[in-house]
Amino acid sequence: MNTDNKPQVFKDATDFKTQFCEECESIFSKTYDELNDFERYYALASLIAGKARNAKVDGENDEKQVYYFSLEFLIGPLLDNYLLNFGVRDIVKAGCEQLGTPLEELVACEADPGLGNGGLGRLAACFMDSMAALGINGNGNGMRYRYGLFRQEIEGGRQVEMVDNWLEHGFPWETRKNESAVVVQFGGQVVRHQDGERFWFTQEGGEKVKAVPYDVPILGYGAKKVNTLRLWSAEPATEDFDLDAFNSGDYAKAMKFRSDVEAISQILYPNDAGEHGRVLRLKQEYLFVSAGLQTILRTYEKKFGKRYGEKLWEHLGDHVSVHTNDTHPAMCGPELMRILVDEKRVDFDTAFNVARKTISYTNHTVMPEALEKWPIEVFRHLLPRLYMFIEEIDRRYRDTLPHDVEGWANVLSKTAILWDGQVRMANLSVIFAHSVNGVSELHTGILKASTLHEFYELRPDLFNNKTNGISHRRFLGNANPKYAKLICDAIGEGWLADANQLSQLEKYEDDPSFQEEFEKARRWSKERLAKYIFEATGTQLDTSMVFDVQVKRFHAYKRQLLNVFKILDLYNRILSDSSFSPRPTAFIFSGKAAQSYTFAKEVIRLINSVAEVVNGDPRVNDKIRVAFVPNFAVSSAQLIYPATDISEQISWAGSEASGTSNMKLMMNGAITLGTYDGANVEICDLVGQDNIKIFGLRTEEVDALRAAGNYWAWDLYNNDRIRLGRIIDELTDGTLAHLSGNFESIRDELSISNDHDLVLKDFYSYVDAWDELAQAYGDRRAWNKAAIHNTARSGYFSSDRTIREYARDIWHIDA
Ligand code: DL6
Repeated sequence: MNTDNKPQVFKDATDFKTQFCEECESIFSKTYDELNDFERYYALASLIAGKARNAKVDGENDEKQVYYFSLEFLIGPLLDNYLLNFGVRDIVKAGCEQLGTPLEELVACEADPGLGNGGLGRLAACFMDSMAALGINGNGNGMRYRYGLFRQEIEGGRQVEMVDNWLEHGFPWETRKNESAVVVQFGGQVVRHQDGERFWFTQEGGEKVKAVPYDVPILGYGAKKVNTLRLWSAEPATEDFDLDAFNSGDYAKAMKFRSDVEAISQILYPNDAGEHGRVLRLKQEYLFVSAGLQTILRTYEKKFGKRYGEKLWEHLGDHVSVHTNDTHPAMCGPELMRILVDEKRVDFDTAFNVARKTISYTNHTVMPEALEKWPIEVFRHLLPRLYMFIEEIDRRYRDTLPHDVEGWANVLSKTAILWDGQVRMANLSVIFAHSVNGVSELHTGILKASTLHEFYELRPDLFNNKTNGISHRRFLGNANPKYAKLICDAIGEGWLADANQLSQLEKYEDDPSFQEEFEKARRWSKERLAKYIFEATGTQLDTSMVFDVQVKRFHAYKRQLLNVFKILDLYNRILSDSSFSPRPTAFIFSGKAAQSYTFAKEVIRLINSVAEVVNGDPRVNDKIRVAFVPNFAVSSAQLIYPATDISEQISWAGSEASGTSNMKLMMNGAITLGTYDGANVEICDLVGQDNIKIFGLRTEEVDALRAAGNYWAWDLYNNDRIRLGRIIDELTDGTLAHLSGNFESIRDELSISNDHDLVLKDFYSYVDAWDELAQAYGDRRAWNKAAIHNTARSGYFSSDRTIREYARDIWHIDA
C-alpha cells in the first residue's frame, strides 16, 4: 500500500536493500548475511526510526501544541506501522524477500513494550497515531518504565507473573535527550520569605531527582507529520552518594540513594492493584507531571516571550492544551500554578485561570473504587508546596460554593478536593479543567447522572462526550493484511487516511465474489492464529469452527466468568443430551489479571481447567474447544482480532466505560455478542439490531434491581439444579479439579456478593443469545454479509474521528 504525496524513503526494492545492508554494517560492523534475525530486525528498525526522526517536520509552526499527559502509552510494535505510514511496506516486503528473510519474521522479533495496562494506555497510543495523521502538534508525555507490565505465563493453569524486560536488547526507536533533563523535587520543607510587602515560598531540602526524557518519533500516516512521544526516566540529580559508606566498603548502602531514585521509573503499576497509599506511584505521577510542565513552559517562554512580554503567561492557554488522561496526571493543575506563582511571579488568581483554560480531563471509569485518592498526610509529606496550592484551591472552592445550592452539604461532601483525610484526584481534575469528558455516550450519561452528578449540576457546560476510537490503520491495515488488501482492491486506499470511506464496502456486502475473498482472508487469519496458539500452548484448534473471542483485562465486571459458565453449560448439555448439537466453536480467551486480584486470577485458572477437561474429552472436543492465549499484548491482539467470528463484550450494563476491543473486533468483521454497555450501544446503533446480538439487563434494569434490594441470586441456583445449579456445583465437586484443584473461592464470591456482577442473573439470556448467534453462522452468506457490514460501519470508530472531536470541542484547533 502506498500513500499519496509520500516522501521518497526508498526509490525501489533495490534502493531499500542497499540502505538496509549499509545500516546493518554501520550498526553491527557485519554484513547482512552474518547477522541473525534479531540483529536484522534491529538494523531495519534503526533505519526506519532514523528516517522518521529526519522526516520533514512542520512542528515549528505556530499552531497550538497539544500535550497528552498519560501515565500509560501502550504503543505496541512500531516497525510494521511505520512502514505503512511511510507508504513503503510493499517495497520493504519485496526487498526483504529478495534478501532471504520475510518481513513478517523480522517484524516478529520486535519487543512489545508493555507500558500500559490495557484500554486506557492503548487509547493514548491510538491518539498519538491520529494526532500525527491529522497534522496536529500532538506531544505525548509519559513514563519510561524500565520494566513494563508483567509478562504472563501459565503454570498448572495459574497465571504466573514474570518480569517484562522490554529494554533488554535496546529500543531502536528512542533517543535519550540529556540536554532536556529537568529537576523534580520531593519532600523537604516549605520556607516563607518576605521582602517588604512581597512574600514568597520555597521548598528547601528533600530529594532532588533528575528527570531525563527519551523521545520516540510518532510518524503520521503519509509521513507529513512527525510528533514526539516523550517518556521520562528518573535518575539521581547529582552523582552524590554516601561516601563514608563507600569508603568503608558498604557499596549497597552507598548506592541506595541511586536505586531509590531509579525505582521511580522502574515499574508500571497494575491499574487495579490497590495502589492507594503507595508513595512510589505518587512519585511517578508527580515526576511526569512536573517534568512535562517544566518543559512545556520553557518551550513556550522561548517561543512567545518577546511577543507577549508581561502578559506572556495569560496567553498560555491560547497556544498550549494540556490534556489529562484519567486522574493520574491530576497534579497538572496545582503544579502549573506552583510554577507560575513561585517561579514566574504570576498572581494566584491569574495562575488558576491560566491553568483552567489550559487543562482538560478525560474520565475513564465509573467504578467508585477506581477513583483515585491519596491520604493527605502522605501527599503533604511528599509534596509540601504543591499541597499548599491544593489546600488553598479547596478552601476557595468551599467558600465560593453558593449557599443556596440545593443540598449544599451533600454537594460539598461530593465535590470538595479534600475530604475525610484524603486528596480526591477526580475532584482535583474536574476543578482544574475547562472540559470533562466521558468515553462513550452511555458512560458520559452515567458521569452526569451519578459519578460526577453534583459537578454536572453546578457546571453542566464543562461536560461533553468523546466516544473512544482506535487506530484503524494499525488494527485493520497492519493486523489484517489479507482483508486490508481485499478492501483496497475494492474501494482503493483512501480509507487508510479517511476511515469513513469504509462505508463504500456496503455495496460489496452481498457480492458473492467479495464474500468468497472475505472468507479466504478470514480463513488465513484463523490459520495464522491457530498456529500461534498451538506453538504457545499446544492447544489445537480446528479453523472450520466458529472462533469466539473474549480478550481484555480480567475483571469481575467484564464477566469472563459468565463466558466460562456458558462453556460448562454446553459441555453438560452435550454430555446429557445426544440430540444437542451446538455450532462447533473454539472459545478463545486472553488477558492479564493484576497480581493481587485473587478472584480474577482464579477465573484464569478456571478457564485453563475447563480447557483441560473439554479439550481432552473426545465426547465433546469436536464441538467445543477452549484456548487461553498467554501474555495478551498489542502484538498478540493483532493476530487475534482478524481471526474472530464472535466478539464477546459481556460486561454488566453500566460497568464498562467504553471498551475498545469491541471496536477493533467489529472493524475486522466480527459480530458482537454483547450487553447494552459502554460503546456496544453505539456499535448497535451503527450496525443495526440485525448485525449484532444484544442480551441481558439494561442499565436502568440493573439500577432498578439493585435499588429494589430483592434479588436473591441463590434462588436461581436452587431453582435450576440441572443447568445453572449444576455448573455451580461443578466448581467444587472435583469435575474441574484435576489440573490444580477446586474453585471454592469463586463459588463463595458469587454467594457472598449475592452475584454482584449478575452472572447468574444474565445467564439464560446470554446462553440463548449465544446459541442463536452461533446457529446463524451456518448461513454463510448472511453471516458474511453481516460481518462485512460491521466493517463498513466501523469508520466512526477510527480514533481520527475521536481526535477531530477533541480538537474541535476541547483543544479548539482545526483538524
Ligand atoms: O477509555 C479507555 C478505556 C475504556 O475503553 C474502558 O472501558 C475502561 O475500563 C478503561 N479505563 C481504565 C481506567 N481504569 N482505572 N482506573 O483503564 O479505559
